[in-house]
Amino acid sequence: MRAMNMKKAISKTQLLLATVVALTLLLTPAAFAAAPGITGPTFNLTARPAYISQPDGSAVYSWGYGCSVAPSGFAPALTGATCPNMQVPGPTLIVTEGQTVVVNLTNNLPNPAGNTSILFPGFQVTATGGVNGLLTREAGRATTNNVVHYTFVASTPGTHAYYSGTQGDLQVEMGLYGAIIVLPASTPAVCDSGVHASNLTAQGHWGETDFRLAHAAYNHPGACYDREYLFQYSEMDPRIHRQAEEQSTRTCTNCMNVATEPYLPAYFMINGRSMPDLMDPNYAQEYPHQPYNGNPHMHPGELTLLRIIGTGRWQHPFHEHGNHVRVLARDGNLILSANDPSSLAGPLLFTTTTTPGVTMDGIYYWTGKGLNWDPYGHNAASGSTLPCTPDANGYNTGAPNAINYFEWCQDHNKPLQTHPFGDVAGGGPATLPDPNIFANGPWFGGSPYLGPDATVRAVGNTGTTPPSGTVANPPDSEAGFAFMWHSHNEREITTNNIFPGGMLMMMLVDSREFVIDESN
Ligand SMILES: [Cu+2]
Repeated sequence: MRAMNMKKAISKTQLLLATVVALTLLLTPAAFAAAPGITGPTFNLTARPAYISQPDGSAVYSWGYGCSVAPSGFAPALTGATCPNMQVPGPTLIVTEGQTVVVNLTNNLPNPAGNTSILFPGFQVTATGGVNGLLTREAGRATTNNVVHYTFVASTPGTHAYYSGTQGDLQVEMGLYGAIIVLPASTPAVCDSGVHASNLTAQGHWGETDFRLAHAAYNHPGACYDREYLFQYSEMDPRIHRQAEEQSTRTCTNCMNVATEPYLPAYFMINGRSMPDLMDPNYAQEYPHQPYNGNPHMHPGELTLLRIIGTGRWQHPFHEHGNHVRVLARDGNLILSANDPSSLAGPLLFTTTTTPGVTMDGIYYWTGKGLNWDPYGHNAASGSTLPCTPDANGYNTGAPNAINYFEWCQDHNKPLQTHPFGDVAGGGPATLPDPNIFANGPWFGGSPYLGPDATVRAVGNTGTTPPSGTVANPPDSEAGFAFMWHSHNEREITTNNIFPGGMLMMMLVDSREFVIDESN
């Protein structure tokens, strides 16, 4: 009876937060993110088989695009950046609007798989070489026809998808998909002034590097951004992959017969990885064929560009907790008002539900506005109090070098706790509980304050919350606000039916003094 009540009392969400925050604190000593890819404008790709790993320990036979020779470059140039000859998703191709893009594709799939190809939806493609196919020219299996050439002008900026145009139900499922990021040929001057310039000053003050590919997603003043991430959503039915693996050694060409229905996916992936693998760094050696991660970090006030692609066959109702996402564009088409073509008119979305083949660019940010307590609570090193001077929007943006840069000033010094701490007075409504009563003890990431030493400052009536100085919670490492970003289809936050896993990541809001290092 008691046990049952206990179960009811601990909601799934609490469990999620406790478990996942714990994982975050334990596994994420630094922040690894960005939207990494390879630069062209000529890309030499191959399609070939390899095994990708999932957090349940399985190695899933898959097909993917990779580099047949070293690419001309990497952007951003991250530590350990590499382009293996097979990866899922395929290499992110980074080009600039107006460039003529050439993709040479060599077919290195097993003979029974037959032909393969690439579609570049939204672009006017000229295809040569290879053999004729249903949707485009394909790379065959004979040495005389196994290379196909695609040429197109990167006519529209934004995030675009590419994927196999041959037996899509099998080949896209097997992993033959990727992204093209087209950077705008020019960006508005406003993206380098005002609050964007202040954000850059703040980054520089704390020794951070700017890892953006551009300063705006489109040549529009509403498309400026301060940080960016690319997320490709897909799912996998291991039964299909097993059948393809079993037939891959047959001594015949184009003879694979794999049933792609009924479709029963067991893996739900972001950038080819599942939770918690997706929180590991980009190019981590333990995932030689899954180089890209899903590990968003940001500081308060930074406009964060989310580049979103639906791949696979299912829709995924992905929810970015902490704020809504303002959609800028779909499939590289900026959404403008019919009445006023100079104004953006994209929807503000609670869940950015992905649709197979559709891309979205959207802006997300977090500031703490509306919390009704002071989450900054900063104790100035000098011992004097920090000012919060509201700008026209109510934020402390005039002091980019200050620890409380971008604080929502209306809540400045507003007490949360009964007992005082830092600069914030006592007399607030809450008495923080004794950390020892939390089920997971030091694993509960329950500090209501931002900052690496938030755990020291958050003094409850019996100690700190959570206990600082423990192995899980050293006061000088990252202690951001963790927001779960996850699929709202609950089965999709499992890996092979075990929770937690799948399409689940933790977004961390880090106060200014924590340096977000995206270098690997
Ligand atoms: Cu949610």
